[in-house]
Amino acid sequence: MSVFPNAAFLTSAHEAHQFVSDAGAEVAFAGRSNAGKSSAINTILNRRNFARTSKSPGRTQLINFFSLVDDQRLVDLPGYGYARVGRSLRKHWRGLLAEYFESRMSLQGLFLVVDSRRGPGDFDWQMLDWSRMIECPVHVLLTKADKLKRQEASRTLAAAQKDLGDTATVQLFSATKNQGLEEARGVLEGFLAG
Ligand SMILES: Nc1nc2c(ncn2[C@@H]2O[C@H](COP(=O)(O)OP(=O)(O)O)[C@@H](O)[C@H]2O)c(=O)[nH]1
Ligand SMILES: [Mg+2]
Repeated sequence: MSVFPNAAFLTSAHEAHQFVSDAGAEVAFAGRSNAGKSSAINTILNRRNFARTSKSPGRTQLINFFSLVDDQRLVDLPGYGYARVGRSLRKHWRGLLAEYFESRMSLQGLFLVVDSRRGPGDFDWQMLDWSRMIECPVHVLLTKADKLKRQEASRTLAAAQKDLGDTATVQLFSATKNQGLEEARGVLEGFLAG
């Protein structure tokens, strides 16, 4: 059973004027491509293929809006990080993301999806920066935790907590093993409740 059985795709935006009406509450998901963002969204919502997963990274170039329930939404932000993406597209994304963060009064929280084996990179620090500027709380999912041995996992979590300080909360997560699922769902519901 899905946590949001009526969740549905609303629209994709390539330009800010295509954003859906800024009412109610929304939670955004961001992450460098291939970090496991689509897998995390699908697992948290318990919906297969809700956000499209891909083995060829860099395809998700738009801001995707989904309705969860009533006027609560999930927003899938584009991620970059692969050389194959051209400079002009990167510049466009940067502008679009900046506009998103500056304009959305309904944004209640950000899930930042980070591959646990890589840790936060430039893209992630940029997201943290923008979130801090608008006082939007951030929760970091350290994904693919199933690929870490138990000791590595706890070291990785401790290192991330130290790096992030009080800029974000952080947890280990695995979409394939459903690890950290209840914690992530609790944070999502907390964000949406305002
Ligand atoms: N082992 C493992 N692989 C994962 C996990 N989450 C995602 N992946 C894999 O990582 C790749 C990228 O995942 P995807 O969700 O499409 O990443 P996105 O580009 O950030 O949306 C895919 O091959 C997934 O199967 C996880 O929790 N564990
Ligand atoms: Mg994806």
